[in-house]
Formats: sequence, structure tokens, C-alpha cells
Amino acid sequence: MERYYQPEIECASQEQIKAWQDERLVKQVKHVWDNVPYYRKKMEEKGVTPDDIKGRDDLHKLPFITKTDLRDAYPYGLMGKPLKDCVRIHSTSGTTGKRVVVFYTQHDIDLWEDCCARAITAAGGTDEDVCQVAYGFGLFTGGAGLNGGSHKVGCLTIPISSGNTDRQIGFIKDLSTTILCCTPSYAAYLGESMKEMGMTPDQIPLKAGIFGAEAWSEEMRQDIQNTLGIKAYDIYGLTELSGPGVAFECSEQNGMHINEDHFIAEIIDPDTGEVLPEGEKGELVFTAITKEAFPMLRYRTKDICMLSREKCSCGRTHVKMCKPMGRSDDMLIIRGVNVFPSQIETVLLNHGYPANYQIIVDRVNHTDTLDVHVEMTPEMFTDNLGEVSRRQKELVDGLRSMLGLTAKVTLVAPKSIVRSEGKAVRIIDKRKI
Ligand code: DLL
Repeated sequence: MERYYQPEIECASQEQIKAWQDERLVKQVKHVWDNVPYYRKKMEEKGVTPDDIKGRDDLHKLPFITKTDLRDAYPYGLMGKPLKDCVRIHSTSGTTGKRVVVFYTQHDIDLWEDCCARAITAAGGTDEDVCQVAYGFGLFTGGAGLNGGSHKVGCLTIPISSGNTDRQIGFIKDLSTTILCCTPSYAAYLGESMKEMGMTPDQIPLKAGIFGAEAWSEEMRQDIQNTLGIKAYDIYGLTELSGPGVAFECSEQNGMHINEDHFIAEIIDPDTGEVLPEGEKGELVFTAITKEAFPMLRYRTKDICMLSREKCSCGRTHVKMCKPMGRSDDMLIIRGVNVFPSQIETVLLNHGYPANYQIIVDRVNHTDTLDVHVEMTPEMFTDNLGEVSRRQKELVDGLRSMLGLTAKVTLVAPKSIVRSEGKAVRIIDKRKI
């Protein structure tokens, strides 16, 4: 039997959803106009005032917010509430120059946790469950969001955070954990480790997993489900919009319901910014209509996606998004860490290498690998293997301190990387996701 956390909202009619969105959008635009001078200026530049926004159908008139705006307005420029009304921040890893810091009122946290509680309930969670939250805690939103949701559902919550695999497995066994929340790659790794320890799926107490924060394929879902003997559900979200729980999978396990009472989704052409008809593929844009402290209007996620309003067998009526199909910018997400090729280039150039390199990303046994092939200059070129391996190690260290990730570096002979006549192809992402 399908369970809902807030059935009257999750299964509301299309008319009801539209009515909520119309009313909340109008209110939110006024709130932003009155309290966020940065965005008000953007509206003025576009010649829009709150009077022009009568409901969802007018959304396209509003200016977008991009990551650049977040950086320009850092740290307080996009706040919609005075500091005294805010109770928490979260932040992205900040490896790309300025970090993004987002703010929450207690009310924001409450609504965010409701969204995560909906996700846990959709995965079958009840107050009888033991829910192990193995997303990172701290500035990352994953741990805090699912932890709050798990409390709301009434699960016995284990706020274990990520890492320490032996301890994770120990808790799963000893406390008979039934729901696991972590990134899909970590779930796969935990599965592999339990298998190596000789545990079979029927000996693993888990029944469901709520996995997100990075892209994962259907093949990976099948593997995780088989190894752990669970049902694996996808969950989507981003820091700018609170965190996990913007959208979540139901029993159909085929796309994620967007919490439309809090977020209005649009799909746009990433090049022109034009709104595309529902069902077409493009960049996902979200407007948060209930957030107080950090009210994002038309935030460009860079995630490429499609929406579907086809009737869902679970009974929920909120629009579904497919698994994100990639990003419109060149950011790579490697083992959950955001990596920009420009950061890798900076390290290489700082060590005296030419900008002739290739970044090869793959996924081996469900774990992302990062290989960097870089040409030596003719001056550096040598057949002294000791010298080559010293240089390689130097770059591995440099990349690790820039990215927080271990890469494999291969130095290659001058002029051995194929040159392009148009744009250079520097990134080869072999992951099938
Ligand atoms: O990853 C929030 C989150 C935590 C989501 C835990 C789900 C579970 P950020 O670190 O700001 O926030 O990264 C957001 O991650 O724009 C997507 O590109 C990617 N992403 C998040 N969830 C998924 C998913 C959290 N289910 C960025 N599938 C987003 C694919 C995802 N990509």
C-alpha cells in the first residue's frame, strides 16, 4: 500500500496545485521586491514589477538567477530576511572560488524537512523504521535534510554521516537498520564491502535506500538493489533550493515527483533562455515559492532534464522529473565532488605544463575514476623514469589539494595529444549515466 506523508498535498488536484502556485508566487515576488534589493534591481532592469506577476503563467517575465549572481551577491546579498530571523546556513563545497552560502529561517527548515519526510515515506518509511543517514553532515545539506525528515517520520534515526565503512556495516547489523540514506556510489561501495564479508542480501536487514546528490544509472540501481536486497529510490535537490527533497521517487521508481507546493519547475533552452513546452529536454529552472530567508526566483540549475505530467500509479499528482541527464555547463561531479576542468588546468599550468591535456572520467565498479593525461614540454621530456614518477606525484598532490580528490596522472610525450581545429576536446566522460 502506498504511503504518503502529506496526502492532501501530495495527491492534490492539478487545479489545487496551480492555485497554490499562483497565490504563493505572487506573494513571493512581493517579498523579494521589498526585501532583496539585488533581485529588485534585476527586475527593474527587465522592466518588471510585482504588478506584472499575477500567477504561474507570468513566471517567464521574471529574470533568472544564476550561479554568477550567487557569487556576486555573496554572502548576504540575496537574503530575504534579517539575520536575526535566520537560524542556520548550509554551503556548497566551494572548490570553485567563492562558496555558495544559503540561509534558513526555522520555517524554511521545517518545510524542507517535510519534503525529506515525503521522500522517506514514499520509500516505505514509517515510525517502525531505523533510518541510517550516511550522507555527510555539517555544511553539506544531505545529512541535515534527511536527518530532519527521518525525525518527522518518526524513524529511529542514526545520524552517522558518511565514511567509516566498518562502522556503517556494524550499525546496519547491530541496530537492524531498515533504511539507508547516502550517495549511490557509497551505497554500491557498502554493498560490495558487505558482499566481501560474506553477507548475503537476506542477511542484510535493509529494505530501502534513498540515494541522490549525484547522477546514477538504472544499471547501478539494479546492482545496488540486488547486492543489498533493497528497493533503491532516487532523491534530487540542491543547496540553493534548501537541499535534498526538491524531488523524490515513489513506488513506481520511474522519475521523481517535484514538490510543487514549494517549487515551480520550468524547462528552458540553455542557450536562449526560452521556456520549452513541458515534455521537452532542456535546463531545469526552479522558483522556490515558500522559502523566506533565501528566496530563489527562476534559479538556473544547469541540470538537463525532462518533465512529465503523465498519471502516476502511486497516486501522487505532482509533476515528475526524469533523472538529470547531465549538466549544461562543464562541471563534472566526481565521487560527489564538484570539479571544474579549469581547476585542473590551473594546477597543470602552475607546475609549468602546457594546456595540452585530457581529463578522462570513468566509472569502475560504481566508483568514479579521474585520469589526467598531460603533455610534458620538450624541455621536461626525459626517459629517466624516476624523474617522470616524481613529476607525476607532484601533480597528483597538487590536484588533491585543489580538488580534494585523488587523480591518476600520466605524463605523455610532447605533441602526443590530438589537437583540435575547433574547440579543444579536453574532457572525456566515459560514464554511462
Ligand atoms: O547534492 C543535495 C542533495 C543531497 C541531493 C542529498 C540529494 C541527496 P548540491 O551539493 O548543491 O546539493 O548539488 C546539487 O547535484 O544540481 C545536480 O547536478 C546534482 N544532483 C543532486 N541530486 C541528484 C540526483 C545536493 N538525484 C547538484 N541525480 C544538482 C543526479 C543530482 N544529480
